[in-house]
Amino acid sequence: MRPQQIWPEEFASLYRAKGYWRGESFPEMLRALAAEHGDREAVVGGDQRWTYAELLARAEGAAAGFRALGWEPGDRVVVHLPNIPEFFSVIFGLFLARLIPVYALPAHRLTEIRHFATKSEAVGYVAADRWDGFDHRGLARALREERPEIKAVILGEAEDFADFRAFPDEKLKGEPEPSPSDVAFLQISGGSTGLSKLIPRTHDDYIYSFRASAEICGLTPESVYLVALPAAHNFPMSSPGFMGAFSVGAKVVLAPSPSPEAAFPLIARERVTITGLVPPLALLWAQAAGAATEDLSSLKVLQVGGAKLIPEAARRIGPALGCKLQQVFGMAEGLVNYTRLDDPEAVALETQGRPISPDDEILILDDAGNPVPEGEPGNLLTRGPYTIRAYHDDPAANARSFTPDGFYRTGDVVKRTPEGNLVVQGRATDHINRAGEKISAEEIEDHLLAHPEIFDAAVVSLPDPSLGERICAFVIRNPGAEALKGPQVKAFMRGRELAGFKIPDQVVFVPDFETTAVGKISRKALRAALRARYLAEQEAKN
Ligand code: OOB
Repeated sequence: MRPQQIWPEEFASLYRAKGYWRGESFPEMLRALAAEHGDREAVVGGDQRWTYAELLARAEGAAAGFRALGWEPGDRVVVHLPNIPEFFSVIFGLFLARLIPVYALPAHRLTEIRHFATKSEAVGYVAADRWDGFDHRGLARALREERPEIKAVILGEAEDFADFRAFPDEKLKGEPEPSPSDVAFLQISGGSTGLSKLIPRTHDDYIYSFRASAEICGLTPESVYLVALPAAHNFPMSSPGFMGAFSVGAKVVLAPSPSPEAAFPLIARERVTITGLVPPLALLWAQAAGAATEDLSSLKVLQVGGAKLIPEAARRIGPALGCKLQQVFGMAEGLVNYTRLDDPEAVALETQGRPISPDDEILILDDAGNPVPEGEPGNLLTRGPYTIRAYHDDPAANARSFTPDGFYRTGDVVKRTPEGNLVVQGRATDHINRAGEKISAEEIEDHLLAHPEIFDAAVVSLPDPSLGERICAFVIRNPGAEALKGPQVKAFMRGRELAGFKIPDQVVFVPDFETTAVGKISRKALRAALRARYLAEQEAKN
């Protein structure tokens, strides 16, 4: 099924009339950037430095190479790349060839890649040979075994796969531009229920979101944006991210890892002015800055988002790093909120900001669907010029996640301050936000239940001083399986070829789930009860 994203005509024409949707596509944007900023530095990563002209030339070469593999316009290609410059030549190459990237995170493994490839009906997989101790060629081989129609392209030692770096120096001729209302790529949802859903974003809607973000974040051609989080994630991609930085002709620097050891020397050398982090990393940076020998004085803005930043932690960040803190509360489905750079300090410390667009509609509703009194917490629903109206090919998820009039149910519980800033209070859905990575309890439970000695399992989030939340699995063993211990459960989970961040941090064995009191209860209520009981027991011990 070809990905599409359709807004009702009355909304589409409103968004065009207001100038949000400019009728621009990614290929047009890249060509315009190369024409205007050709000699300026666009990308710095590893030992490579590309100007905007080189970025375009490399993307053109990639586009021709991809099409030479037989990939046709509209085909989907899973992109599984770390923070290396070729991430950009690959994705812009795909855009130029009118192919549709499906963005996987570097931590994803066969289980997730298989799901993205199946769900998107991908024809291709693009990966580095090795990264972070993992060999993607092994994954590509396993994928090929299951889905022979998927061709892999490897960066580095390609072995028996197509070799990206050996693509001939050619250009597509007479290639039409994609329509700006076409889907440009598929982003991955955090996945609150079961497996990740695919998020179809159009050229028009996405380009609006990062151009407007670039303005809110004060980006200019003199800005230097550091991609510290994985480039495939929506936050470093578009809030304002590297796309926002490119859109104004700024320089984008890639950090191979978000650790202070990797990032600080890059900040000093490249005079980085802005970057984005999840809360645990921001706190790590603030801590490391005290002893750092590098000159971090170029850094003007540190954005923090992806998970809740508590005010006490927020207070430490600016003074420690000598920069302004900006909170970012966003989601790959669309809506992004920012505290503004000229907001009073209390707003930046205590709120998660307000939407990008005057036409982002925000509803805060009680469980019955009625608006809560102003200032009270409620479920956040949203609709707007860059928030999707549907997931790709998933009627059940769409029925759950969208109202009949097109509002996206974010699953977040928020309240609104009198000035219109949102404060995230928690969430209504049952996922774990582990240092910004969203993990579905249900998905992890399904893997645990595949263990022959596990009778039942319930997965919950527990508060964690460094991760924000950690994954705890309550496990009931089969009779006679008392020898099964936590390390074996974790080892079993590692063997499931899953992203490492999904392995439970803690396994607690329980004899039963004690659900008799209420009779048959929902999984959600069960998880909540187990979590509450465990936390109360811990409290009593201390
Ligand atoms: C970002 O996107 P996703 O799709 O990985 O996760 C979205 C969810 C939100 O629904 C919310 O539950 C949580 O992540 N979240 C936050 C937050 N930012 C995201 N919760 C509390 N405070 C925040 N500041 O995580 C994302 C996408 C674009 C920009 C920034 C983050």
